[in-house]
Amino acid sequence: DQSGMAYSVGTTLDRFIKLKQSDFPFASGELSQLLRDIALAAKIVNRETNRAGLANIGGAFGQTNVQGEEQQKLDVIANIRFMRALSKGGEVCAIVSEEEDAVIDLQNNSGKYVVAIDPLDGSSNIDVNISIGTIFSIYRRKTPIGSPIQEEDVMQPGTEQVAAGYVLYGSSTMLVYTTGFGVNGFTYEASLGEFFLSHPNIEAPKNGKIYSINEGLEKSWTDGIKDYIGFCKSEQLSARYIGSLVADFHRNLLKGGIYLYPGTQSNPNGKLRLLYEANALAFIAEQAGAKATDGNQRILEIQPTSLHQRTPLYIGSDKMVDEALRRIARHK
Ligand code: AHM
Ligand code: MG
Repeated sequence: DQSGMAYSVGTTLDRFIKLKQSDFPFASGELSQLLRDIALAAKIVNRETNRAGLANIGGAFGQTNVQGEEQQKLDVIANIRFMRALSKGGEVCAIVSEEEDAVIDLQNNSGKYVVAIDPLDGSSNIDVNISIGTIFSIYRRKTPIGSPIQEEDVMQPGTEQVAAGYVLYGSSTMLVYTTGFGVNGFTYEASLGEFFLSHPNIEAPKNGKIYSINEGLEKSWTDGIKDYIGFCKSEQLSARYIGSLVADFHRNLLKGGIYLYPGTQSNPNGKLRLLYEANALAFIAEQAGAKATDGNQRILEIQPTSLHQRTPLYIGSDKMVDEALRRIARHK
């Protein structure tokens, strides 16, 4: 990495993206622009998130809009903000969003990129002032630029991602992303309106002491999952579960840990979505030296067959995911 000397902790995201453009010798700068567009939308959503507690008392401080309309839900607002940023920028031809049933064809045939996004994940935590997140994956379209988008542009396996990231709206707001050359994390300084490089070249611990799973669903686990979680308990690991995927993943990425969302009786593929939840985090995990699997194969190698398909997800520290896989295989 020739740009290695040119940035350090404290470098702004904009400058970092510019410096990193040299990672793509043939790129025209559109991916960089797209990342900046996403960062801008994240700042807006961050602002809305911080105000969320005031939304319902809007009238009390003069924020009710002139039409007297009811405040929109934060996840709807986030979807609108990201859709706007992605469609105005000109780099994107199609969007898959958790909030939209169908693919959004932007009718921008000169756009090179397809984005899959969960604009605001952790819906059960939005109203209770707990960390929530945005998750995004970026793909290069498969069909020639200038032609209408096709299914193959959208249904790409995670291995084809050119960039992926998440925004964590937590005690600090952070943006963490990869373009396939390691993982870098940026912390938002609201008073300056900038993301600053705070976590350069994140490397996940190979092992950890945290396991994260919704234990209320134990009854529906397979014997393999019961075996592995029993093992975690026998090792006296710490149980940590926020219920916001980005927050649980981020903590485990930095501290070492495993997150599991297995299939359940009613949902054999679990709850999480392949295209805009699992793939992005799997790409980041692998880039940070961690692992992501559905119990049978790498998440990134799953060939998607539908937009909103679910997948079991076991993601985190290398050795922990290996141990989980060993115990899952033992009971197959
Ligand atoms: P959502 O897209 O409706 O917000 O659901 C996704 C969330 C994840 O952030 C989280 O990891 C998971 O659902 C928690 O599910 P559960 O409440 O079943 O444990
Ligand atoms: Mg979600």
